[in-house]
Amino acid sequence: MTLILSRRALVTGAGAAATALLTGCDRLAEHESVRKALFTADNFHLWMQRAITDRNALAQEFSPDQMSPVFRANGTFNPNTEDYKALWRNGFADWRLKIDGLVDRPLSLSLAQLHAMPHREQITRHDCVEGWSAIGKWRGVPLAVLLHAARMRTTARYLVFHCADFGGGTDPYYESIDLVDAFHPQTILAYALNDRALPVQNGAPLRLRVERQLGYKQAKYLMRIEAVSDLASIFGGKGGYWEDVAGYQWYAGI
Ligand SMILES: Nc1nc2c(c(=O)[nH]1)N[C@H]1C(S)=C(S)[C@@H](COP(=O)(O)O)O[C@H]1N2
Ligand SMILES: [Mo]
Repeated sequence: MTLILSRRALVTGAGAAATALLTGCDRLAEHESVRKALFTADNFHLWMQRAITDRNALAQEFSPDQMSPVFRANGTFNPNTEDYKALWRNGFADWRLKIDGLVDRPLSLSLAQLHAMPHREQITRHDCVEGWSAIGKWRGVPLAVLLHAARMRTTARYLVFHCADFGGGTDPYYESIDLVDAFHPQTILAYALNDRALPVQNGAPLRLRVERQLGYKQAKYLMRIEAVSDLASIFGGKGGYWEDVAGYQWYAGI
């Protein structure tokens, strides 16, 4: 959630969060240099925004006893295309994750190669806009590891996730995130759910977990990650399947 406070709201003390933060930095602000740095009109807004909406903060993680007995599925339960069925039939041995676009070293990675890379495990809550949540345990490769391996260029600003399915209509499912989310420590490409290989209904063989975002950003059935400088030329131009077809917000931060 993005919270934008007007200068007036701050001065009149509206917003408990703002008040708490201001109290916390009273002592710091006694130093003339700190006050100058923080409280010039422009910097103050920047600082306030950072303080309230720290996008690098971690999403809550849960303990094993808090896990949902079943992690339900939503959207596509099986891409059901000839290409996907062929990949599924031999246990995804021929599946490859492509990483290309604005990178100096394009990659094509097998599931075995991904399994051999450093991984992270996290028990998090998935929140769908349709009104349900589930807590599940994910294991996968931090996206940051792959972006370094692919030597992403400095001109890249977004990562586009291309999926194997058509989200109900004729358009392929896709999603995108910016670099803050791409390098967030809990952003992983998950190949396991609840200690088992990722089931087909939850996105086999690989899906994105971007834990500070809502359910529709968690792209399943990953085929390709494309680094781009802007999103306007990708499909409908709004950065994601649901953004294009139903006007969902591109930034779905929670
Ligand atoms: N490729 C693809 N990814 C997708 C979807 C989809 O239909 N296709 N649905 C999205 C939505 S709306 C949600 S809530 C989650 C559901 O993930 P789950 O099936 O593992 O519960 O996946 C998201 N990612
Ligand atoms: Mo969703």
